[in-house]
Amino acid sequence: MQKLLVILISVLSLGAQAQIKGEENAVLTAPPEVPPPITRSHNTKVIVKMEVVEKKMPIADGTEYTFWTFGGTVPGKFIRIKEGDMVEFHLMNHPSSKMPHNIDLHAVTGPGGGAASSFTAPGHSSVFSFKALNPGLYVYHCATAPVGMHIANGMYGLILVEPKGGLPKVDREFYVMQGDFYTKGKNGKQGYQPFDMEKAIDERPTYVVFNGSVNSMTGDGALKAKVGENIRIFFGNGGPNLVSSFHVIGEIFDKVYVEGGTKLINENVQTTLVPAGGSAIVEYKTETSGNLVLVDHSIFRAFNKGALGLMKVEGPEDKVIYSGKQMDEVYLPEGSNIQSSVEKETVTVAKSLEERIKMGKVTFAANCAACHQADGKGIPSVFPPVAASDYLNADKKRAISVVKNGLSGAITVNKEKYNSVMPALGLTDESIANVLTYVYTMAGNSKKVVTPAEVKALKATAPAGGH
Ligand code: HEC
Ligand SMILES: [Cu+2]
Repeated sequence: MQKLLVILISVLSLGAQAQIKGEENAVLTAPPEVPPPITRSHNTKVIVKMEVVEKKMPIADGTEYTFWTFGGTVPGKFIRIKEGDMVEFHLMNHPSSKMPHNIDLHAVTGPGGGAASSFTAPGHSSVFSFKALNPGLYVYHCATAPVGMHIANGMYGLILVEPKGGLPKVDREFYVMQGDFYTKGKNGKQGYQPFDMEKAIDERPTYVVFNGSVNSMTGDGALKAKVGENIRIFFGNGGPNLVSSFHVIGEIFDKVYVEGGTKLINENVQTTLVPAGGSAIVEYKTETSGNLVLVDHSIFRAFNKGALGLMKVEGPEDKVIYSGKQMDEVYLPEGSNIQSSVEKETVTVAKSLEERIKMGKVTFAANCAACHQADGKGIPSVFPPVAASDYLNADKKRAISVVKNGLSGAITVNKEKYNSVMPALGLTDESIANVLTYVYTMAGNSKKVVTPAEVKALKATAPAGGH
């Protein structure tokens, strides 16, 4: 009986060995690109060559950081293999590195996920092999002490082990990974910023970003898609500390492969939780055109620390699925106190410049001070100053447009960069004239006068973009 079992096992394992046919070099891609789907039906030996490079790169506009990378980017190169493949992994550590590094792939079954066998000094390389037993989307990361620091410096990426039958075909695939960063200087502080261990231990990130930097996926970096396409995002979270509430503003995930596994596919999901050192695969169909906004819905991280990216969907709008704004009327609830104040707001016309400034001051306190502060000096790197603002003083028409239509994208005010969103506030032309005339009287401003006729003459548009 026992003998039979031994024979049976050796036949089975021989069978498994026999399935590996030939060998190939892995196609590795930098984010947001994903290697092409695997079309072969057999298993093979896949050779992965990953080079560790320590290098300075921008983490935000005007701010540099020394990243430690798998393949020169954060996150590291995307690896795509198939369930049952043998992987021969080569880890090379560039001679210019200051640190030894290794790699722990969550797709590996074995001690340390490969870490123990891949410890590599600068100017050396290591080789180890593993068999991809379980399909799914896995995080890999460096696990050299101090582990937290290696991960905090950007040493993570994703490896996809496609299930035997492959994944369903889609039109476009993207690679996006979140990470939290800890710099000595505050968010937005210019110049070179070193790593801050204390902030990292306290879990107080300075930046939370997608694909290694603020603005990695805005402007020219925005992901591109067309209306009617099926989109798949391989989303990972490198951490080292934060858990991500991954959400796409303007979409609903038709499918989520929960936690990057292959068995549990949830449908019709708004926000999916992605643990540090974990992943999710999300899919949705683009039904209409416009910008979709990828965020961590722990929302200060998105608007104040960088966890925000854009997907530009091009093609015809579908007014049935999304109409756009159809109407904007004054809303006057009957018998409420609001009624009288709104009426006053809409009908009162300033009779003199003095009155215009006085009324503008009231409007400013109610509508602007929360962000720009009562004295108009703003909050460094978050809300620009409107007092003594060169941006304001340089162009009156532009200032009117900002208040009438809102503003988003990168702007420079008094040599400081801002890249945020000011919403359109829905004020009347009269109120906009008042508030801007008041703002122009603030210390350091040019005392320009803005009339309701000038506000009216400026057409309402989509929010002015800073780009
Ligand atoms: C919710 C916060 C918020 C409110 C409320 C707000 N703003 Fe802004 N404002 C901003 C942000 C953020 C920017 C920078 C936008 C960017 O980076 O593109 C900005 C930019 C500006 C600018 C151009 C830059 C500069 O500093 O000169 C002006 C002018 C301005 N706001 C005026 C106003 C006025 C007047 C009001 C009230 C009627 C107002 N804002 C209300 C957030 C706000
Ligand atoms: Cu490392």
